Order: sequence, then C-alpha cells, then structure tokens
Amino acid sequence: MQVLCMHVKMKSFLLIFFVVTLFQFVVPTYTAADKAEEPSATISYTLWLNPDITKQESLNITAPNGTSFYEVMQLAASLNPNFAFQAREYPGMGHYIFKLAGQEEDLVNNIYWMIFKLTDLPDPTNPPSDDFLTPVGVDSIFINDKDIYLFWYKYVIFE
Ligand code: B12
Repeated sequence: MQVLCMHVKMKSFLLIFFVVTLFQFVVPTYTAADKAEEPSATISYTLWLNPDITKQESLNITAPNGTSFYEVMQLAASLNPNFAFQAREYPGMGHYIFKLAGQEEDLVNNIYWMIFKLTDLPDPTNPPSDDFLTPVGVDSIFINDKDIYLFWYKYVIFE
C-alpha cells in the first residue's frame, strides 16, 4: 500500500515537473527587471528657432533603441512645452512638421523646419551643410544611442 502511494506521488511529481518545464518554454516570462535592461538610447535634440540662430533650445532624451523620431518629439513635447509641434500626415511618408516651438513655416519667405542628423553637437558659429539633412521624415528616423538631431527653422532656396 505504502509502495503504491509512493509510486502515485512520484508520478504526480514528475507530471507537475514536466508541465512547469514545458510552460517555461512556451510562455517566456517578461519581468520588470527584463524591461529595465531593454537597451536604451540617449540622444541630443536641439531646436534652432530662427534662420540666424540667435535662439536655441536643447534636450537630452532617453528612449528604447529604435524609437522613431516622431515618438521622441512627442516625448520632448511632454517634457518641455517649447518642444510642442504640429504635423500633417502624408500617406507613405508619415508626418511633415509645419509648426514647432510656436514657429510656423513661412511659405512666403521660404522658411521651413528642416531636420539634420549630426556627428557633433550643433554649433551656431558653424552651422551644418545640407549634407547633414536626413534623407527621410520623422517617422522613418529611428534613434540609436548618442545620436544628435537638430531641427532648424531655416531658409530654403529652391533651385
Ligand atoms: C518641395 C519639397 C519640400 C519642401 C516642402 C514645402 C513646400 N512648400 O514646398 C521643403 C523644402 C520644406 C521640404 C522639407 C523636407 N523634405 Co521634402 N521634398 C520636396 C519635394 C522636392 C517636392 C514635394 C512637392 O512639392 N510635391 C508636389 C506636391 C503637389 O505634392 P504634395 O504631396 O502636396 O507635396 C507636399 C509633400 O511632399 C510635403 N513634403 C515635402 N517634403 C516632405 C517630407 C516628408 C517626410 C513628408 C511627410 C512630407 C513632405 O510638402 C509638399 C508641399 O506641400 C520632394 C521630392 C519630390 N520630387 O517629390 C521632397 C521630399 C518629399 N522631401 C523629402 C524629405 C526627406 C524632406 C525632409 C524630411 C528633409 C529634412 N531632412 O528636413 C523635410 C521635411 C521635414 C519636416 N518639416 O517634417 C523626401 C522624402 C523621403 C521620404 N520617403 O521620407 C523627398 C521625397 C525628397 C527626397 N527624395 O529625398 N521638402
């Protein structure tokens, strides 16, 4: 009787062990600790508020690696109202920023918000050339650690 009882206990133990092991493989646990270890990126985000660069504003933003710049802009706006913006959506290309930091694009004088990805922190005494303009809009820019972005309210010369 005692042997039979032991046998049943052993069987149930093995069954529970098997189910627990299987469950761990099928449903990986995602704990807060894992989340904290998610690779994050700290980027520098600067606004040059006029074409002559006499006013500027800067923020460092930390977000998960691969976050879109559009989401970074939303985060920046929630942290600092000077980074508030307005955008129009274009199918296939995403958001186009027409107003930022209270400054709306000026179609008469051709002043627009243009975004640059730089290799060094922006320096008003040495503004970046158009070579540093991003080739895509804010929804298609995905951040990596130590990236440096500049949105410049800039004169654009159409050729
Ligand atoms: C003119 C133009 C601009 C003008 C638009 C203002 C104006 N009043 O004209 C200015 C110089 C401001 C501009 C800015 C930018 N542009 Co642009 N632009 C063009 C261009 C040469 C013609 C668009 C056009 O007039 N089409 C004809 C009209 C009738 O159609 P439309 O749909 O109404 O056009 C509007 C949209 O295209 C919008 N628009 C213009 N550029 C961009 C960029 C993005 C990402 C979005 C969502 C919308 C958008 O403005 C146009 C006028 O209202 C195109 C190239 C092309 N040949 O299409 C590039 C083009 C659309 N631009 C491009 C880019 C990358 C940008 C910038 C992101 C560059 C930068 N690094 O700053 C910025 C936008 C930044 C922001 N504020 O969000 C890329 C988009 C690539 C992509 N798939 O994302 C294109 C395709 C050029 C290229 N091949 O690189 N642009």
